Amino acid sequence: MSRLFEQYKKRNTVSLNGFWQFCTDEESKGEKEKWFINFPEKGEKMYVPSCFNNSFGLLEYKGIVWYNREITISSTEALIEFEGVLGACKVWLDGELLGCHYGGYTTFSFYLSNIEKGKHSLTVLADNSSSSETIPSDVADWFSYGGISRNVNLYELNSTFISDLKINYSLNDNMTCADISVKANIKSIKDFKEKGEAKVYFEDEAVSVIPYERNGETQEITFNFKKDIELWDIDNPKLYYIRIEAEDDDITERIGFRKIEVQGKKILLNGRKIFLKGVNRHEDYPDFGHTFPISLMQKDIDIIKNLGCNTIRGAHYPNTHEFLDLLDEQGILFWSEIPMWGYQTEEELKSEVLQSRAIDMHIEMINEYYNHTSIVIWGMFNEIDSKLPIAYDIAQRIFTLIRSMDSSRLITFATDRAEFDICFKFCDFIGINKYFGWYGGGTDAWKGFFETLKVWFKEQGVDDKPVVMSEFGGAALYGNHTFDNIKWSEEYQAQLLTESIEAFLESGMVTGTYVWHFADARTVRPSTDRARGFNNKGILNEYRKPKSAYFAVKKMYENIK
Ligand code: ADA
Repeated sequence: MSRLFEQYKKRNTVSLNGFWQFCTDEESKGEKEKWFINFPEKGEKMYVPSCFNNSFGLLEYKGIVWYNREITISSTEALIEFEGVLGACKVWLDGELLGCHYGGYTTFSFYLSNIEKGKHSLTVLADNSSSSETIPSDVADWFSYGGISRNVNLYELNSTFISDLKINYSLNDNMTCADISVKANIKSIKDFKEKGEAKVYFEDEAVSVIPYERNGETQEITFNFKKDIELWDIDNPKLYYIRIEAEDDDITERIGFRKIEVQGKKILLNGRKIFLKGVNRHEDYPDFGHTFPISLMQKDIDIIKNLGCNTIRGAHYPNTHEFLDLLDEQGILFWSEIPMWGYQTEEELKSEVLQSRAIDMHIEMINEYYNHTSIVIWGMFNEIDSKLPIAYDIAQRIFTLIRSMDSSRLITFATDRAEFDICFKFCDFIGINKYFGWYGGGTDAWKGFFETLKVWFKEQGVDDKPVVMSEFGGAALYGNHTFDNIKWSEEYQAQLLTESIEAFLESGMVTGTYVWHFADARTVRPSTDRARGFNNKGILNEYRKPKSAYFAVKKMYENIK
């Protein structure tokens, strides 16, 4: 994994980023013609990682593309890791299928055993086409980028392979001491017939030596220890390094100690009530699509901090590890969700293909991102028809799954039908998307809306849960100033957001707000409401130039304690 700290001190890691051979497959004939054996000699190259859409002529290409490159492996055991290939993908090594993966925003890998040292041919098919059964679907309101959009890594292994390092902890009452549990899988590659020893380090101090069998199998090792700690918090994001080393392999992870919980209608961080001041952010920039440089990620964070935010909702998919590393380091809370967006009919929702894809994505997201301290919220889905019984079943299924995998974070979903929603039993706080001032009424409608909600929440037996406005806002075209307060002007957007946040504070019900959204983002939605092919509800434009609304929200956020 590409991280902002040294994750491996011993393991030999090779980046497979760079130029790969590339070709589109408009007629989907590549598999039949065995392009994984004979890659078409078209001479086209594509940089990995990138979204291919940013290359000339490919902006709106949807469908299958192929990548191929020669790699050199200098060990007999190895792991090839893809941090993100958009859509569905298949991977071949020397013409042999290694496997398939579904879902563009999570990491997957292939373990190679007894491989010949030397040169090999690696081929990838990536398919960004969409339908009502894909996640995201064909109606999602962000651009359907494609390609190998995140890093590709090769790990050369020798006698041992350590994986799945997971850190859990509980804190004592005054949160000064942590009971830490470290879990990992260790596979001994060569059978040495003797026991091996794994060492666990906390910072630089060796805290334990754990024996494991060198029998060629994968074994789980666990180790518990206590440490006096400094808490990770917004103003003091203290992080600690935990490392496991066994023979010639090792992994380092980073962890901060914090407690996020719900108490009645309050959300507490480290025992203190917190108001979530946030923005929704697409990982999107016109020149790079989803794949943008770390310096730009940091620029976004600086802008968001300057706005007075303490949280970001990663709408609508898991973000890159580099971005989360920056948030871990800078004390910003993150809401991470899968791209399950807007499935509106019973027919769509009852699809077992869709449901099992959603389940798999959650499992992958939680396992992969588990050690990121900044993630405090898992989002189950966004704006599915949560007044349908089938949605209730799905919410129950996903909620139960997440809770069984992680009891240390809050779980929620974002609903655009809070007045009718029947799924609130399956969340720690209620997340509401509503757009008064833009869709369905003016900002004067907020008051009545909250009154209606009070009655409905009571009826549903959820009137004791915190409420967060997970989306609200309206569009403005950057630079469009008017004397009249009309839609699409910067003035109108600024006023809409100010009046909305005022109404949330007045309601006495709301304990967090995520503006929709941080910056204008490219979209594919065929709608007159998406001028320029962008969702223009950003409080900055797509090049991060502030609109008036940025300063209006800043003013409001500065006054919320
Ligand atoms: C929804 C959705 C967002 C965006 C927004 C809008 O709430 O969750 O992704 O599409 O509407 O701009 O209309």
